[in-house]
Parts: sequence; C-alpha cells; structure tokens
Amino acid sequence: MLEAIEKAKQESIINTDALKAGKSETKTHNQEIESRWSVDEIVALFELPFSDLIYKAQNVHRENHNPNAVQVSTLLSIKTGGCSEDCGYCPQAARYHTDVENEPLMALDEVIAAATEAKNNGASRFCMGAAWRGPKQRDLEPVLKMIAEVKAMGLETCATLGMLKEGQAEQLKDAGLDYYNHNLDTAPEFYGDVITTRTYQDRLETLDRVRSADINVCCGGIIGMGESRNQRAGLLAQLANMERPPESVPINLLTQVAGTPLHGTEDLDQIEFVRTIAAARITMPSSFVRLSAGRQSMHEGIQALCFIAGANSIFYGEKLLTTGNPEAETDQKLFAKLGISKI
Ligand code: SAM
Ligand code: DTB
Ligand code: SF4
Repeated sequence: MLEAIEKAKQESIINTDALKAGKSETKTHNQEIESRWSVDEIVALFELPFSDLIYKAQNVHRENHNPNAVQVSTLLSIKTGGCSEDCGYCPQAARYHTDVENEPLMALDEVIAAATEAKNNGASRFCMGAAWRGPKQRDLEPVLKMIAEVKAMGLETCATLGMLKEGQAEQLKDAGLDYYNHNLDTAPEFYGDVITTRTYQDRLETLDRVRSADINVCCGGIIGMGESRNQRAGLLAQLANMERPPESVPINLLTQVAGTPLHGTEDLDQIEFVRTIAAARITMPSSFVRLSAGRQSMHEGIQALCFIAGANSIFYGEKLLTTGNPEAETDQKLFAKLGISKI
C-alpha cells in the first residue's frame, strides 16, 4: 500500500508540474495515458492520513486556482417532475411517490425573472434543469430562447436536459450555451444498482456530443448512495481519465428524499465526503470542483474543509432543483467569515 501511495504522490506532482509548465497541451497520446489515474492510485489518496491528503489537495489547488475565490452558479428547475427515468436518488421520477408534482415547462418571462434575481444576488452562471430523459425537438425550441436571453443578460449559461441526440448540442451552442451538465453519477460497476433506464455508455455518448459541439463539460456524480470507497474512486477515475477532464465537476452528497428507492441509505461520513473533494482536486487539477447538493445538511466547518480541500464552486440560492440549499445570506456570511470572494 505504501508503494501505491508513493506512486499517487509522484503522479499528482507530475500532473501539476506538467500543468504549471503548460506542457499538457503538447503531451503525446502515450504520455497522456501515462499520466492518468488508476482506481488503485485514487484509493491510495483516499487512504492517506487526512492532514496529508488535505495538504496535498491544497497545494494542487494553489498551483492552479485562486484559493480564496469560489465560482457561484444558481440553479432553476425549468421543467419539474414527471420524468420517465428510474434514477434511484431522484424525487422527479414519475414512478416514485414523492411530494414533487409534474409541472409544465416554465414560461420565458418567469425564467428571465429568476435569472435577473440570480444576477442581482451575485451569481455568475445560471443553470437551467429539466426533468427529461432528453429533450424532444419541440421541447428544445423554447429552451434555446431561454438560453439566448439569459446569455444576453451577461450571465454564463448552463443547461441540464438529459441525453442529447445528434445535432442538439450544436443547436444549444448556437443559442449561446456555455456549459452542459450531464453526470456520470457513480462508478460503472455500481451504476446498474441506481439506474436501469439508460446506460453508462448513453451518458458517455451525450458527453461526447457536448465536447464535439465545443460546449464546456460539467460532469460529476453523487456520493453517499451506498457505494464503496473503491467505487467513489472509480467515479473519479472515469472523470479524470476523460480525453479532456470536465471543466466543471459537481460532487453531490445524496439528498435523501422520502419515496425514492435510496431514501434510508446509511448516511455517508462527512469526512469521507471531504476526502472525495480532495481526491477530485488532486486528480483534476485544472477543473472547477463544485461542492453541490448536500450543503444544507453540512456544518459550515465541513464546508470550510471542502474549500480547503479544493472545492471552488457552489450552487448559490435557496433552492437546488426541488430540494433546499442554504439561503444566499447564509452563504454570504460564510464567505465573509472565510475571506472568500465570489467569481
Ligand atoms: N434529467 C436530467 C438528467 O438526469 O440528466 C437533468 C436533471 S438531473 C436532476 C441532474 C443531476 O442531479 C443528476 O444527474 C444527479 O446527479 C443530480 N441529482 C438528482 N437528484 C439528486 C439527489 N437527490 N441528490 C443529489 N444529487 C441529485
Ligand atoms: C448537479 O450535479 N447537481 C444539481 C445540478 N447538477 C443539476 C442538481 C442537484 C439536485 C438535488 C436534488 C433536487 O433538488 O431535486
Ligand atoms: Fe429524470 Fe434526471 Fe431525475 Fe433521472 S435524474 S429521474 S433523468 S430528472
């Protein structure tokens, strides 16, 4: 095990040095593969003494980012509930009996009003989410208008609409979409325990379409669904080993909702969540790592540890899609306490 840890250490030093020297662009394909992370190497990071792991993550963070600045995105559910899929964590799946109702797509002026409020509260990115397996062409048309209008307000735009068919990513790009969020959610070997109505490969194909259309990729997953540490490392390996790792990596702590199959899962130890953030930072030095769902159940001390471990993005505003998030004022106080400025 010591050997594996040493290798993991060397690996992260090599990655960071290469980045610092601006060599990542010029690496050959073989060199690229050599610098990738195996699941065992990532597990070895998780197994480091906590202080050593945090120290390493903070070093990588400082070498690649402003350690005192956090990007803030506000989420809006533009189409809530009634989803055909069976994601075991999701309150919006029609088949689970939760308090979430099936609502129609929001009107353009309501979306603009929400984006205006987000901008006035200091968000730099506005993310629009829809409870769809994927958008039909007639669904996409109004969403393209929303994207164009939000972009014209001077906000960065992000959308998460499910799987994309050929040509749809290009339409989103033309409308002014900056980021597309589509999560791998978990390691390939645990995936089938959580979702059966779409495959891992389906998700990878959508991510390829997003990349090919030159839209920034926002891709991460959920921790605390009953997966093993090995599987948490497996998710990070999938992300870190992408041809180009995602620009944005949301790490969600499962928000348990009554009526969903994952409700009642044993709570994850929050220090393990911090370790996951640190391992994401070390393995994806230049990505923005987003401390995503789950902040409402976290003491501010745990959130502070996540920022020290390299998280540099959050969802900001009192609601995620259907569940709660800390009030903007609470976050402002926390940022002031920690000397963090918003990006
Ligand atoms: N329907 C689209 C899709 O699934 O691709 C977009 C919206 S979906 C709600 C976006 C992501 O939210 C999911 O991939 C999942 O990672 C995350 N998510 C959903 N429910 C969650 C929960 N209860 N706790 C944590 N994350 C959750
Ligand atoms: C992501 O990774 N997390 C956000 C966003 N992408 C779309 C969604 C979190 C949803 C939490 C459950 C809810 O509010 O419905
Ligand atoms: Fe539908 Fe997305 Fe929820 Fe899955 S995560 S049930 S696809 S809204």
